[in-house]
Amino acid sequence: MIEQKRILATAVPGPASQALQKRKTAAVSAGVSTGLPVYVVEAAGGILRDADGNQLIDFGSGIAVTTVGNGNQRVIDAVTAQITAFTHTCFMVNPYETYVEVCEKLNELTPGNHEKRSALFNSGAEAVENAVKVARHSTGRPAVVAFDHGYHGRTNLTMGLTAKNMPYKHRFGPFAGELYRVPMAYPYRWPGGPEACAEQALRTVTDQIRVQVGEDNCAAVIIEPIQGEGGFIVPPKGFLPGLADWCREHGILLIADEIQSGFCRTGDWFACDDEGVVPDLLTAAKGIAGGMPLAAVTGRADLMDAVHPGGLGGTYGGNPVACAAALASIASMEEDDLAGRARQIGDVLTDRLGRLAEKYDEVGEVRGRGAMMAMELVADPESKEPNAALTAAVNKGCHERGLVTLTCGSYGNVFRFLPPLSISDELLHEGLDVLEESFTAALG
Ligand code: PLZ
Repeated sequence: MIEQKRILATAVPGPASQALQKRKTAAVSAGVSTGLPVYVVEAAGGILRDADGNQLIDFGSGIAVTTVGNGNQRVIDAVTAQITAFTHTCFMVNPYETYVEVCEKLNELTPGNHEKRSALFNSGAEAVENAVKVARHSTGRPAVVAFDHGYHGRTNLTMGLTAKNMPYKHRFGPFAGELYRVPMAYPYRWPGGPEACAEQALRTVTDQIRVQVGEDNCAAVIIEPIQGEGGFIVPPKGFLPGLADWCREHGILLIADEIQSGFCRTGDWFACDDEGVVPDLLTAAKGIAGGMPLAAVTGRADLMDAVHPGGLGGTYGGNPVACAAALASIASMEEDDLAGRARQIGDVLTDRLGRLAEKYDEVGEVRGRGAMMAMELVADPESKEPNAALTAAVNKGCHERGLVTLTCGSYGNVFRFLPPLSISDELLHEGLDVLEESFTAALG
């Protein structure tokens, strides 16, 4: 394992990365951009090593994917053994045990003790597409409702569900039909104030669905229990259980998109667990397989089994190498109590970011859960005007100092923290020191 130490050997990005970025510009579509163009050669624990010998602290986990850490020995061993045995058969042609085992694990670990079934896919967007297919097929209803600030992917259907135009949707339409959007319970910016948010948002959402869609036309409501790309928005207590109850009353399926929030990220197996919410269908991906591409839909057996044989599938879905990585990642989460580790990381982040908020008026709110935390930056606490310029400046400062940070939010003014759960306390604190230094420097 590479030394768990931040090293600045050159400027970031250094000459080798700059040369590679030149080749990238000449070879790769400009539509695929890179947030921090340092070219990685090795990674483990909480460190990424680049082509110039710089070692950066990782606060992003490749967007919440390497939850068990790069260089996780269980994952390395399982993947190596599987590659040696066989790499692909296509589960729809010749099945293998590990696919079934991943589904058994998902059925056991996802919220609720009811009878469940799962199906495996390659990407988060593909899982969302399939959850919608199952919801429409099993209810016989067309409409799907998503939320302001929601993010569900970049395919045609999931672009339609995703809220933000730039960069995800701009000039890529027309989008799929029968998709609707309702306001999100966003306590920090709720017009009636955070205390009234849960009740008022629930009333607004259910009103709009009744008036604009009609409950009987609505197959599903899809929500991220903690929104990811849209700004790490945590709905107020009571909102999700209230929404789940209302959906059940009207035969509308609740789809929890746990692609970013799932698999120990928030300190539970899934973010829904926090309030005991049991969705009808759940999508998972990212943290499930230690960096290998794997995604899943898990749901009520009666819904998942309503689909005719052959109705769900795909060439690579549940690839054996990805399944081996998933079983090893889940074993790590169970045996190393990574949910507990996420809660510890959450305590450190809450404390340190809270102190930053006391010091700087520009930190409007610190929010999140476990190792999925964020701070929203504003011009001042009264206007709450989104401060995207400061967010970009601090982000740049962190990158130059050897800390991989990510931003998000509909207004580009949210700093998010998604460290791998394998990061040491020492690196976590050092990263937060770098953040503070960059913050002070950006405010000049
Ligand atoms: N649902 C909740 O967070 C992926 C997107 C990065 P895919 N989020 C990162 C980018 O800019 O493309 C995501 C998510 C939630 C669905 C998805 C989509 O997952 O694996 O990227 O398709």
